[in-house]
Amino acid sequence: MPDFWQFSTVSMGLGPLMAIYQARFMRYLEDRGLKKPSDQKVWAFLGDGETDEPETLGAISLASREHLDNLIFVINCNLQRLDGPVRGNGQIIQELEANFRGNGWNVIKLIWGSDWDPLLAADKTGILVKRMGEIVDGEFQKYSTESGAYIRKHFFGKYPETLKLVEHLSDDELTRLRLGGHDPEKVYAAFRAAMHNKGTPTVILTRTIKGYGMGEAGEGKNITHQQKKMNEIELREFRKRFDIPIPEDDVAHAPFYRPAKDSIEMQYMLERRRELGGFQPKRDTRLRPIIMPEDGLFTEFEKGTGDRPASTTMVYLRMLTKLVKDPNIGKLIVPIVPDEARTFGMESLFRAIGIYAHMGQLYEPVDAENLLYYKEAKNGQILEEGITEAGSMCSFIAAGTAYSELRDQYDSVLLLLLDVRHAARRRPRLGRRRHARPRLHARRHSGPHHPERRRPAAPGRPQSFACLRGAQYQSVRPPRSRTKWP
Ligand SMILES: Cc1ncc(C[n+]2csc(CCOP(=O)(O)OP(=O)(O)O)c2C)c(N)n1
Ligand SMILES: [Mg+2]
Repeated sequence: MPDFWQFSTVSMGLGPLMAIYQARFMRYLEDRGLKKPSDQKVWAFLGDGETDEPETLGAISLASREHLDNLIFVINCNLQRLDGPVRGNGQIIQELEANFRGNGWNVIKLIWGSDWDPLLAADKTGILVKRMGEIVDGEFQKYSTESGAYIRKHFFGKYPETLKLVEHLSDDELTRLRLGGHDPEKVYAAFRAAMHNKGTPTVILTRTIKGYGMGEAGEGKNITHQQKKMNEIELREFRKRFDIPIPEDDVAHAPFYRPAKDSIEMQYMLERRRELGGFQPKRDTRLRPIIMPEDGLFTEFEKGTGDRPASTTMVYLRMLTKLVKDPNIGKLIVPIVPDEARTFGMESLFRAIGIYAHMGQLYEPVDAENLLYYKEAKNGQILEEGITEAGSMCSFIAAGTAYSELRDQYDSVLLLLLDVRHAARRRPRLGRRRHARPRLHARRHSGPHHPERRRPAAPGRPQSFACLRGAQYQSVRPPRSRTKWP
């Protein structure tokens, strides 16, 4: 679905990591004047089990360090992963709160629904809050599968004061005390608070029930993830519980329910869609082509260096230096370096184009006297990622997909991505070579060698940069979109 996804996320753990770097890259574009500042947000929706992936929490300190208030995590804490509880003997929400707060995030806990507000107001001694804080997740999960009588006995019954707080409620009402994540008003309030927070990223820890409303079919149970269908009795229960206006006779076919076009629900939803600019996320790849560098830019490399061998690193750096100076595409190049620029002689670029730092440079660097000092700047061009290959990869993806965002504001949208370390590890390609490598890929199939196709180059023939001429330059242009705006 190339036209659907605007931002890449993929599997568990990588989405959250990617979201952080995506938000940072948007800031980078703004700070460098390539994108108009806006209140656009990156929302990442995570599972509580997903937070056990090392990548999920691995870069959260970066988000607060960079003051990414354009980033919001919503962690759906249903206390379950696939096989069982995330922290049966502990409390995942408290654990996550400590982790995020310690890392400088704004933490919003969306745990208890409005039904609990009067109980909390009546709890003058704080004993209800104490009770809420002492149950472990395994027990908390069990309440969502049990009867009201069970909840009264085991949750409220622990202390006479808490038992008294709910004496006016029936068992049935006890099972319906909604949790925060299932209360639209609380959800609205939390999301709104997150959107207006300034200076730090926000995480919303929201308590939900897996399979909410499925009742006997699997609500809150360990098998919920495998439960894909509901039988007729369960469907009837579902309809009754949520008061869905579908006629009794139709329930068995599980028809869709669509409110009337002029109902306030429909009008509200349509209005929101209009505000968002459409019904689906959309990757628009219609672009004005960039202005390519002059033909002669790489002539020197085409000639080679004759008998004087040159390292790939040296040549690469020289090409990079030429490219960043190009009046048209120079500023669109994003060198992404996981802390080994100096190893490859790239420090010459530090001063020339600067190292990106949202805060600028708040100190005088030890090598300030040096011509090639460590220059950080708000409009710096180099992304010095520090020692994180995963983070660098995320910046790479964010930069590589940024064209879909920039198209309205910028006519040149090719972002050239250069990971210095990767390129420099390749074998030298210029000058005299002792062992020429095949110019084309060797045979991948096991059949007989075909002389015309996929044959190796004659040994001893030097590789030339001429192979990058003409048409191949242009092949890096993003494909034309097949769809049109409505
Ligand atoms: C990297 C990766 N590991 C494992 C899985 C398999 N998997 C899919 S969903 C899931 C459980 C998710 O639990 P949680 O994050 O709590 O989300 P929930 O379904 O409870 O909302 C697992 C292990 C996956 N899709 N990707
Ligand atoms: Mg879960």
